[in-house]
Amino acid sequence: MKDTISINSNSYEKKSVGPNCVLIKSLNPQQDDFASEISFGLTRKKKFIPSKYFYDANGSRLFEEICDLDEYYLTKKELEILSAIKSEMPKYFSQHGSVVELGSGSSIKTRHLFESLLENHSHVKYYPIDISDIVQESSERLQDEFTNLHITGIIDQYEAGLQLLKNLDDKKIIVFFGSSFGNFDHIAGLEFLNSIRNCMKKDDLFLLGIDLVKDVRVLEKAYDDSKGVTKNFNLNLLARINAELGGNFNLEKFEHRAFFNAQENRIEMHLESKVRQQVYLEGVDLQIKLEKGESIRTEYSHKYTLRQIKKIASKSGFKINKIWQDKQKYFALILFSTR
Ligand code: AVJ
Repeated sequence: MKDTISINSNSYEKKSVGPNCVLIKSLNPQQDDFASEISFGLTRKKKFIPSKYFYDANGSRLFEEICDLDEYYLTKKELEILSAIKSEMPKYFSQHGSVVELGSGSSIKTRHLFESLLENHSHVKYYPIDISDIVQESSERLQDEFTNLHITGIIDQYEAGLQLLKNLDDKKIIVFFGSSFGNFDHIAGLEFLNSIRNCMKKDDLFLLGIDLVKDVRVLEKAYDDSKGVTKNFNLNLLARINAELGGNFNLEKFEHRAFFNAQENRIEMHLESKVRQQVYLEGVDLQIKLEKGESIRTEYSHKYTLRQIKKIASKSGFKINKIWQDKQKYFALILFSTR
């Protein structure tokens, strides 16, 4: 059953995919322009490729492989925290019957939250927001597992999706796991927090996963693993440009670089040209020159100290209700409320 509906002057396709599961997909999502963003980034003095482009089908598969690596502690630490704080959750979330998740993926982490909330509520409403159609698959799977979960999946950009949910009657918890917040620089990070805050009512909560500053060796190994999966994840960007923009990047002529920039508290990933070379992108008729040793920046992954977290919270008008950390203090879950 499909319906077209209009909310805030945007059109959505609404389809029911089960007794307790509805999907809402934007019919005019704000589309990324791969060709022009890549051309722009590769013609700057300091070349870069936006990190959101890692996640084509191949890149998404490689990212899942990264999450399973011993060296990539982030996923494991975040799960460790969620499972450890389960018994405490009701203390903070007992009145909240709605969960909004940004970038929900497979919703594995959120399961801990559902189990806890369902102890105090006969049913819980779940609104996963993701730009990818994965939302449908994972929603269907969740439905089988949690019969008391009422799912409304939203396939759209985070901000647009959040706008739809701004005025929910229920008290809601917005969650953003995975430390993707680290991809924002400080200005964009603040803007993001402000946009979240703008979609919250007085008693709503925001739960954010953030990776913390730690031993440089631990950080660098997480982004330069011994199996070379992260290297392939990084190089996949060039393969994607070759496939989608008719490029002739020779992947062998690039080195994967990942290092911690201690001034900026961030991991930087780059693709460094091993030789002086020229690359042509037929699809956009663009010739690119690279010097030997010149690099293309592909990702910033910012790491935070608790001090910094407190600072950005107060700058964006949030109050911190609670900070949870894993035993090693590698990762943090921060619970924010509006003041
Ligand atoms: C998905 C942005 C959180 O920054 O750790 C993993 C992406 N890059 N390995 C991160 C990533 C290289 C990841 N985030």
